[in-house]
Amino acid sequence: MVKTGCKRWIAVGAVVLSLLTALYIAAGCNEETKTGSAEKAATVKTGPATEKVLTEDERMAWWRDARFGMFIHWGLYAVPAGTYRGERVNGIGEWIMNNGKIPVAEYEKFAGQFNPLGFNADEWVRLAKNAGMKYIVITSKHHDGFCLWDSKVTNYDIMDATPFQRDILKELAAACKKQGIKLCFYHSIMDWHHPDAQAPFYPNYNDTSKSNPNFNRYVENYLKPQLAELLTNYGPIGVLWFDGEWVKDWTEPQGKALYAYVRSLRPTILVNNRVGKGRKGMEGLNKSDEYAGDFGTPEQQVPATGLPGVDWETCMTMNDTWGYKSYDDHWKSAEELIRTLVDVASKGGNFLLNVGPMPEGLIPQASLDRLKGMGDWMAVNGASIHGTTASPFGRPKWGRCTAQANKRYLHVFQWPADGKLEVPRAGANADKAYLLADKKQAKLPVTAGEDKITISLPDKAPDAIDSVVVLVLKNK
Ligand code: H79
Repeated sequence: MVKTGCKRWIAVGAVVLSLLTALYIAAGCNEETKTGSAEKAATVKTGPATEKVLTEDERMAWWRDARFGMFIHWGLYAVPAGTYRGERVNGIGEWIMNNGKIPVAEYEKFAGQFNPLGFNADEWVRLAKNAGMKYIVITSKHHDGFCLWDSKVTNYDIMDATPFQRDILKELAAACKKQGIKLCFYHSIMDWHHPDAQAPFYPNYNDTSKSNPNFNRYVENYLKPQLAELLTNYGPIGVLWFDGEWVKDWTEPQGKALYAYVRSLRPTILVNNRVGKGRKGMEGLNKSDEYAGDFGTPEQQVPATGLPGVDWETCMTMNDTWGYKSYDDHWKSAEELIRTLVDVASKGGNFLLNVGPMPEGLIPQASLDRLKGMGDWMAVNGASIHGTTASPFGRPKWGRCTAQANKRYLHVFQWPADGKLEVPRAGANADKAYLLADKKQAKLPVTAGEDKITISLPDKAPDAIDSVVVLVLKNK
């Protein structure tokens, strides 16, 4: 049910914000202008938020440095956890409402069972931080429409519909602020619960041939007011990560307008490419000049050679589901996940790795084990990931390379049997080399040939998964 008083207030707010958006664009402060003027350090007043105007590079800087983040898919789907009326439902866990053909009124009942007393925001944030992650993207609302925060425009939320009655996003925002992690929201444009969106498409909520004549009402009176709540009441949100943009009623002009709206509320926020219609399937290409959005979003895949010319972030699950499924035990190993993180970084991308917490508010042990494995590796080798850029010489046969200033981080997956690591010179002159795991930075012998630099390695690899050799280049 909708609280009409609040709804009216939000509607008035939305009009004011739209006016501010118009002013903002008229003032030439939107991304499309690309003036690149760093000296333009004026502040823009945007309702409660007042932020510096940044250039695109300045706005992207924290995200490009971060390289590694935690995706959290959590909602009512954690309650059935892949099983409905005693039957296992095929597909990803958070799609159970659609794949199990569960009517809205039936699915709503899971809210009464959602009481995650084990939830501890500080612990979740600490887990991400200890794994070497710099940001968290959590599902404020997934396709099922259930809201993890206290929304004023619906009762289908954690506060009004569950026995838990604690604002999960508020608690996470406080924990992230305390621990220095950026909080970001995943927000689905598709909504299987809302009567003006895809709810009437039951039994296939995802029917892309269907249209809802009231869809614009959903966008103006529900989607946008909710985004205003999320962007003004939860501190400086780093990214809005849209999804479900493939519904028939969503258009690229709407995507561009929503992008402008979001940035009018938070000028420095980043928005993924799924705000508009620019992506190609799961590849996540983002032709940023034509389409709205700041970065591409390859899903469950790493582009073979990166995505040249655009910022991008691979999102991936540790098993085969995003939302918790009690019987999915098809886990990737910590080794595979570490090497995937390195592979992504070596191609200039970010890695957003998912956890699907259980209905009690706890993260599955298998996920904790993998986060620990990654954290142990990152504690030693984090400098070879954070703040680095793509390999200057592609993918060597022994592993991967990341770069920062005059350093090249050589990620050795296959320790050479003859003890000689051959590195393409790519126009550089070597100064010295050492193992990143070696606190004393004992020098490894280096010889420079015409095309390659050869580093002599100790017999034993310090890390069976990925040993990092730091090659320091001479200033030219
Ligand atoms: O939130 C997680 C998933 O629930 C959601 N995205 C991640 C981050 C998602 N993954 N897969 N799907 C949703 C299934 C969507 C598949 C398709 Fe399509 C939608 C097939 C056709 C329309 C996406 C858009 C792929 C091609 C076009």
